[in-house]
Amino acid sequence: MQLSLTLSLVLLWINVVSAYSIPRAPAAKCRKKLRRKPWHTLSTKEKKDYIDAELCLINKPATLGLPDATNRFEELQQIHRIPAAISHNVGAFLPYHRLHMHAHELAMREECGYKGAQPYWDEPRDAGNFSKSIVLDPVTGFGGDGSGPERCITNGPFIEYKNGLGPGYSISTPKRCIHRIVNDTVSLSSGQAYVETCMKMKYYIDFWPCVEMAPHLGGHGGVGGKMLDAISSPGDPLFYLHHTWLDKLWWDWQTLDLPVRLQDISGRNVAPPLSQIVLPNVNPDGLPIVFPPLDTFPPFDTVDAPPGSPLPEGDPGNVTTLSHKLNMFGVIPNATIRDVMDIGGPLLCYEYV
Ligand SMILES: *[C@@H]1O[C@H](CO)[C@@H](O)[C@H](O)[C@H]1NC(C)=O
Ligand SMILES: *[C@@H]1O[C@H](CO)[C@@H](O)[C@H](O)[C@H]1NC(C)=O
Ligand SMILES: *[C@@H]1O[C@H](CO)[C@@H](O)[C@H](O)[C@H]1NC(C)=O
Ligand SMILES: *[C@@H]1O[C@H](CO)[C@@H](O)[C@H](O)[C@H]1NC(C)=O
Ligand SMILES: [Cu+2]
Repeated sequence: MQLSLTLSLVLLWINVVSAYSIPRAPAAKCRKKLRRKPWHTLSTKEKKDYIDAELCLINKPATLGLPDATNRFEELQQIHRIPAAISHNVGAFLPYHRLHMHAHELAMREECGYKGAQPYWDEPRDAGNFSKSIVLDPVTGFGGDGSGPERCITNGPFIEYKNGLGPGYSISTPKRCIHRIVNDTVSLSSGQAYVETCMKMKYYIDFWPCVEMAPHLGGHGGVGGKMLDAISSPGDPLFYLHHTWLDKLWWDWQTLDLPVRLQDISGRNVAPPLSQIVLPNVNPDGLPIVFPPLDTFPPFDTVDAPPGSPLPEGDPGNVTTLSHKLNMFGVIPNATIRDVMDIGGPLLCYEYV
């Protein structure tokens, strides 16, 4: 009697504990990693599935009440525009974009039935030759270069789409076509030599600005137009292939020294106004960087953060730390930089293949 009462109390206690502990400690483990692949290795069917999911986001209504975002794709663009001043030219540059790529991948999968992972553009493969890239294919890719005075794209799956967010922080009325000014010379900065320079950096404090310079500029400036808009570039779907490539570069660099580089984060939290930043025209190894013609950048008066823009949160001081908050404005839950340091961690759970 005594024994069976004790036993049933113990069993009851186990039940109570497990009833509480299961939901409170969700299976926070990454079991099956999504496999992110380069665009040029996808089958025609895989490419079509990805592009169809992008069109699905474009055709889905906005739900978050973010200003001027008229569909789901533009909500993802807005969560890049609103905090742009605290996620570029600062230590949070790579972590912020890592989470942003994840938000896009998740929206495609959960809201548009996409079964694949976020692909990336293997840019060194096309450096100096962007205009011939299969990424710009009119049938299987994102359509090609722009033409005419507005530099509108003239083919591909996004030819009908008009976007009102930009240039910079401004709003265009009427909305504009996706515009491109492909420049093969500028795309030379996406080359392997520039990548290797960055890979040699020992600390994040040197690695991040190296990547944000040549490899980052090569993709944005080599495509040009909407893609060259530091604030509003997620209005061209190519943005996600480009920044997933940069994310892979960060992860490749991290994997050169694990687990140390799962902790290495630093950099300033507040950047000078974008219009005042003077970019170096050589990279750290002395390789020259070709900038796009000045008049192809968005007007300077549109790129400085408007009053009331968010300020960095979560760090004790002026330096980016693991506690730095990444605000996703309701598209996905907020996270910290600590949460995104490991792409194979419970939050992200993907790998590059
Ligand atoms: C540019 O790309 C095209 C198409 O892939 C290829 O035929 C050509 O050889 C490339 N040119 C250079 C200079 O790499
Ligand atoms: C490409 O960019 C370079 C460097 O800014 C510029 O000199 C050249 O005119 C551009 N080419 C085209 C076709 O716009
Ligand atoms: C952060 O930087 C600003 C501007 O450079 C400076 O005024 C402030 O004292 C710094 N704060 C800390 C905590 O270092
Ligand atoms: C995300 O962070 C922002 C800024 O700190 C905050 O205002 C917002 O309430 C947070 N959202 C969620 C869902 O926690
Ligand atoms: Cu960005």
